[in-house]
Amino acid sequence: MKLLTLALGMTIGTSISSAEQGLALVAESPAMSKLSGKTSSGKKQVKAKTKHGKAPAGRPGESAEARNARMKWWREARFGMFIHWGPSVVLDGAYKGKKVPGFSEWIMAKAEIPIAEYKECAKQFNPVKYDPEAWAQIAKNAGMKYMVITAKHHDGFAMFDSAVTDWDVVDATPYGKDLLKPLVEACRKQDVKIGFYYSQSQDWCNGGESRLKKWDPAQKNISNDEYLKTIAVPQVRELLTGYGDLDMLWWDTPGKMVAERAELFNFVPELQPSIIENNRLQRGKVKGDFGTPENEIPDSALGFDWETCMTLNGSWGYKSYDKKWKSSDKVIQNLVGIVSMGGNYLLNVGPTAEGEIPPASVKILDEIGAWMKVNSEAIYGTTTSPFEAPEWGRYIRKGNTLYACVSAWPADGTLSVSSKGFSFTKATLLADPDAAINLEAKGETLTLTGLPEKAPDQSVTVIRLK
Ligand code: H79
Repeated sequence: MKLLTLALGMTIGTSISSAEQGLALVAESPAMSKLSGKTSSGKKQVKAKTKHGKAPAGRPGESAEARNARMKWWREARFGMFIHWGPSVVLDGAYKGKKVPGFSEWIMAKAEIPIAEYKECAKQFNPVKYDPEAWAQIAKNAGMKYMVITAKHHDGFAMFDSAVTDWDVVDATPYGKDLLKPLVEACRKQDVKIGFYYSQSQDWCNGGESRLKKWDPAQKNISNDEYLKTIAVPQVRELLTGYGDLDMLWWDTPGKMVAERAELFNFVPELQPSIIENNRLQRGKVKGDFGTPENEIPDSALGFDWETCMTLNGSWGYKSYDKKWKSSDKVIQNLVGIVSMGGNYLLNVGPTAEGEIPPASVKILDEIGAWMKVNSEAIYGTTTSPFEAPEWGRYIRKGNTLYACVSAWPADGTLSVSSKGFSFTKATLLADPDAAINLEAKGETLTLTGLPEKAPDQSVTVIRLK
C-alpha cells in the first residue's frame, strides 16, 4: 500500500537554506522512514516536495477583515483533535479472519465488502461506554482547542439521525441515539471548538462516488449528481441546522466535485456565517479557508492558512493490532515544527466500538498535555519567525517575543540564536523560569550561556527571549 505519494518526491538529508523554512519533522510512515535520512544532529531531516497548491480562496465577496475575524480563533488555537469513528471499527481491521492492511475506516472498500454484509457492522455498533464529556476533557488536557469528528465517512454511515436514510446511528444500531449532539454539548461546555468531518462525494453505501472501482451492484443505483441532491446536500443541511453554531466543516474528498457540484453547497455560509471550511469541498482544492496536508508536514510556511492532520498510529479508525504509536516526543516536535511554519496540527484518535479512546492514545495525549502546561505560550496565538530553522530546533514568534524551541540540546550549555530586528534583554527557560541564563549580543546573533547540562525537556525545551 502506498501511504504517501509525497514520499516519492523527497530528497534525503538535504539542508534547507531559504528564509522561513524549517526542518520537516515528518510522521513516521513506512514510506517515509525508508527514505528519510539522519542529520548530524541525529534528527530525521527530509526535504519534501510539497504539493499544497495555491491559497484557498476563502469566501467569495468576503473582505480580508471579515475573513481575519472569522479565522481568528482557528489561527490562535494551533492544536486540535480529529476523531475517526463509525461502524467500521466493529471489524477491527479484519475481514473473514484476515487482517486488511491500511486505514481501518477503508476496510469496506479495501476488502470489497458487499453493502448488505457491511451493514451488519452497525448491528454490533453499540458504544455504551461513550462519554463525550470525558472525550472533551481528554482533548482539553492535551492542550487541544478544537475537535473535528466524522459525522459521515466514506462508508456513508451517518453518526446522527438523518431523515434521508436509515443508514444512520439511530435507525441502524442498537445504540439508537445521535452521537454528535452530546459531543457538541460537551465541547461547548468545556470551551472546546467543535466541527464535523463530512465525506460529501464518496459514499460506498448510498450510491456516491467511490475512489476504488465499485464492487457491489447495489452501489450503482444512482448517479453522483442524484446522490449529492438526495443524500449529501440534505445531510449537510441537517448538520448545519440541528446543532447550533458549528465551528468547522471538514470536507473530504474532492475527487469528482467539479465546480457545479461544489456550488450545491453554497448554502453553507448562509446557514452558518462564522463556520470555517477546509479546502476539500471542490476538486483542485481551490475553495475553502485552509489547506490540508495529510499525514505530512510541509517543509516551509505555505503563505496561507493550513492544517496538518495526522494519525497517532497508522490508521485513522480504530485497529487494535496497529501498535505503531508515535511517541509523545515525536508528536511534540511535530507540533512545534508545524507551528513554527504557521500551521495547525489536527491529531487523530480512533475510538473503539464500545466508545472509548484507546488508552495508548490517551497516554500520549496526557504526555503532550504535561508539556503544553509548561510550554503552551509558545504555541497559542503565535506566528512564524523571520529566521530560518536553526540546527538545534525551531523558532516561533509572538510579537516581540521569540521562542527558541530546542530539540537538540547543546552539550556545552551554549546556544546561538538569531536576533536581527529584536532587542532581547532576558532569556527564560519555560521549564525552569528561575534558572539564570546569560545573554551576549553580537551583531545579528545572541549567544546564550550557562544553560543546564541536561535538557529540562527531552522532547523540546522552550527558551523565551524578550
Ligand atoms: O479520513 C481519513 C482518510 O480515510 C481520508 N482522509 C483522512 C482524513 C482519505 N480518503 N482518501 N484518502 C484519505 C486518500 C486515499 C487513499 C487511497 Fe487507498 C489510496 C485510497 C485508495 C488507495 C489507502 C489505500 C486507502 C485505501 C487504500
